[in-house]
Amino acid sequence: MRDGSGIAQITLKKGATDPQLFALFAATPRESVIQVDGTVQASPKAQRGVEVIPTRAEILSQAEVPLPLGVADKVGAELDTRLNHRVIDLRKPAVRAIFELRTALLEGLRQSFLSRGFLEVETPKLLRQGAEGGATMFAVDYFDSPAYLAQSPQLYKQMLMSAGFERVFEIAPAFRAEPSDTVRHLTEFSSVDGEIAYIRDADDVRQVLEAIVTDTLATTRARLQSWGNAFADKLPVAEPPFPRIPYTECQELLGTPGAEKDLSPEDEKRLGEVLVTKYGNPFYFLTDFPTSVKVGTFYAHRFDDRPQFVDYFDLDYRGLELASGGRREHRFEQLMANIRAAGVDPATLEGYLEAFRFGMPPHGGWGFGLDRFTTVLADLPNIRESRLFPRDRYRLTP
Ligand code: AMO
Repeated sequence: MRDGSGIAQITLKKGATDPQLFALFAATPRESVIQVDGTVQASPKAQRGVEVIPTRAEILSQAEVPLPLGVADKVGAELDTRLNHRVIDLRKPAVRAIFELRTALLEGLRQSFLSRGFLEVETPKLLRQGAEGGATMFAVDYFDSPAYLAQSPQLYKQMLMSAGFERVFEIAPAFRAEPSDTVRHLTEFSSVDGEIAYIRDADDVRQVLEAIVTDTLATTRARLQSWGNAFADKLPVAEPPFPRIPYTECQELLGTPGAEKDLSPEDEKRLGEVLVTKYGNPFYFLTDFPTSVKVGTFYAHRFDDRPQFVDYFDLDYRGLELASGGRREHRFEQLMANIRAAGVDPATLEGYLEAFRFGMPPHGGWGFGLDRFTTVLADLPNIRESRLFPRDRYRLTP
């Protein structure tokens, strides 16, 4: 018998157990919901060292036969089958453990943001205009005109810097029309966004981010230990400062010095192998990207003394990008120049731009993928397993 706290053994013995009760259990299909009264007694052979000798039982909800998916079976099912019947899949203690990990991570993240004076905010997910470029925007019918699902809270968290909030965070769904079918992309993911004002450069942002990751892992470990969750002992210990490797050095390590292109997942993986060995830290920052690979990111701050680079970074863990962020362009004229260079019509950014016209402090921030973090911490082969009901190009149900 299983509930949220674990598994208990109910012992029935032919001859010893009341025949009616015995027959009831014998006729009850697996996975039915039952209520049992009985006596608990020590039993060295039982999983928990105790067994229950039932005196009364009632079926609260009878499960249909056959089950679309085994819960107690040792043989694993295909991921698609598991996701098609997710409610039953989630009954497996090992699957539930992933969502205990997620709960502990959310608790740890909130705690470390709050202890650093961040306000938790909730920005709109229905937008007139996207932030991360056209290709991955989901259009929705919004009464008589088109609208889009938010790909990121980017523009709003920046606007809140002009509102004087200074430090904000948001943990919310972000939507991307990702056509590619990979083990690290979803169309709906949880983005952990932070934005802080009065920074000097992106390193001020990196210091806050690495401290939050470090604290979160410590709090999560303690919480999971208190729950007896096996992931507690498998979590990495984060050791700041995380190494910072400039993009140009990355291209040299990849054997393509001088190259200016987005790092592909294969590049990131190869870099991960080299950098983790070289620096002995599974977490590291890739910094100072060429402006040419971030032209669409009009809000990124170009270095004043070398405008061919942006003060931007990725945070990677063993070859997987977990977060990206940096210093923003807070000066109206420079921002307008970036917007024009990105080929974006400033008229579509009216509300955003107003925030820069009436006082905007220097600021920066990041977006961090909670599903990717859960995936690497739980060592899952596919990001879909990190979400309760994942969404991808081909999956909108259950
Ligand atoms: P970016 O687009 O790099 O940056 O996203 C930030 C982080 O979000 C996660 N992520 C995803 N996870 C699962 N499926 C996806 N399709 C997906 N797309 C992104 C990744 C990634 O590192 N506005 C900027 C952030 C900022 O500058 O503050 C942004 O959204 O872990």
